[in-house]
Amino acid sequence: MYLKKLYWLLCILSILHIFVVAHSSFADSYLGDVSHDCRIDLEDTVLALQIVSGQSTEQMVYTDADLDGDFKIGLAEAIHSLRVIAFDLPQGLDCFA
Ligand SMILES: [Ca+2]
Repeated sequence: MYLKKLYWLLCILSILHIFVVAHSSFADSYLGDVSHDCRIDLEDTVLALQIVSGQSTEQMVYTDADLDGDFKIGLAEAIHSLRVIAFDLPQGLDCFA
């Protein structure tokens, strides 16, 4: 009986761990970093503005950089990168490139 409870407890903890790791690495790591180079800079601004204006981009653009929750890269990400650059704000990225 004790082993059965321990087994289920470990299963639940494993599922919670997977959820927390997946959530943190997907949702929080690259917010605002459209190019996924682990920094928010003018390149991210240009990429976001290219998308807004309907132009194709020469490099890959990552939608997990979405800041406003619309699952798109657009003006919110362009403005954010400009604010980070202009006011020398913390990048707030959690990636290891
Ligand atoms: Ca970037």
